[in-house]
Amino acid sequence: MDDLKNIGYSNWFENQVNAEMLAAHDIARVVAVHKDSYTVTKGGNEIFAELSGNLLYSSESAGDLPTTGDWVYADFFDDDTHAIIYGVFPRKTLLKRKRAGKVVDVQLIAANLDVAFIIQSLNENFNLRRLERYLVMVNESGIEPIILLSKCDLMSKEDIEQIKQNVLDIAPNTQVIAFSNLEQETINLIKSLLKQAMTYCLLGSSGVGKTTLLNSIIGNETFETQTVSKIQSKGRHTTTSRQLVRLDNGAMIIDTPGMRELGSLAVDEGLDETFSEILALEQNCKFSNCSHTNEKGCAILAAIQAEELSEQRYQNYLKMRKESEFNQMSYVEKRKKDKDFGKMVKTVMKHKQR
Ligand SMILES: Nc1nc2c(ncn2[C@@H]2O[C@H](COP(=O)(O)OP(=O)(O)OP(=O)(O)O)[C@@H](O)[C@H]2O)c(=O)[nH]1
Ligand SMILES: [Mg+2]
Ligand SMILES: [Zn+2]
Repeated sequence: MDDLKNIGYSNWFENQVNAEMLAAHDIARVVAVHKDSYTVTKGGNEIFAELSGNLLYSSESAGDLPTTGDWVYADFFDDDTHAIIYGVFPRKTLLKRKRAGKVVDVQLIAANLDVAFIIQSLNENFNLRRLERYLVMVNESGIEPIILLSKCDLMSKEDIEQIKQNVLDIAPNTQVIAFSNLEQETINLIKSLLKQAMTYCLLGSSGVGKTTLLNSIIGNETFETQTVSKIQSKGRHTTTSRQLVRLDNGAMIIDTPGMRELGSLAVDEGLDETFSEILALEQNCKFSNCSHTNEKGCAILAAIQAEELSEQRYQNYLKMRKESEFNQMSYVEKRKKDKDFGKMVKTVMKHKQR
């Protein structure tokens, strides 16, 4: 049990135990997901694992299958060199994104994370609106966000301070750290945040330096990073799988492949938390059904006018809210919407042809 505690098995999970499952199986944590298999650990070795037929066939969607960071019930064979997974524990937190497409489908990124490092590089990659999207996703999942601004060696101290301030304006209660893989003191600062038995993940676009940071933290070049030739052959992510790495101090960290886009959102709490000041403003509008477009006594319009709320931030909020509402509609509702839209297009085309 101590071995499990060391890799994050806390009271929260202990309270979720299914006694029947526990009587029949061991408990393990998923370290990596492969095409048709998994790697799991009970705190010692990493062990090859497969799903039991029953778990595979009773799963209704990708969300029911294990992902990196999950706690599972498993049986071990042949001196703990091979395992079969029978069930997945309830998740304390889950990072996922929706796959675009007709049928609503989710892709799991990682489970049971305590902290997500959202990384943006200070040079070409920096974008407050994208940062807001990541914050919504992380807040929605109930994970603590920490914002890391990478490649600070490429920028002047003054410019970094300015950007940091801009970030703090949109995420006032979040820790924001600028770092460079070339500056050891900044790496040490990040290392000091990593606590034993806690699980962290690295999130951010391809090329911001996630894997390089992981290597810096480990102190060697274990994991492959982007080389110049790779940067030129655009569109390829260097990191392709998600793997739970155990650090010497007992913390665990999951590197993720850069996300081209975040997929579509279906969120509520994440939006509310990330844009809390907009929600507070809405309370002050004169009319309770204010559309914030032209009403007198609109607190949002007044805040934008007074430059207390940035227009772009408000627009980004509206965009994400709309997207989320659309994604939360049922499949049938969406089909209907698509059909109505299709009809409208047809009618317009007919008129045109006349
Ligand atoms: N100037 C500078 N370059 C860096 C720094 N950290 C990483 N790089 C470079 O940025 C490029 C991308 O680094 P990676 O660590 O592979 O990026 P990644 O975020 O893991 O990318 P994906 O795995 O594709 O998602 C590499 O060429 C690194 O050498 C840094 O602190 N400063
Ligand atoms: Mg990488
Ligand atoms: Zn209003």
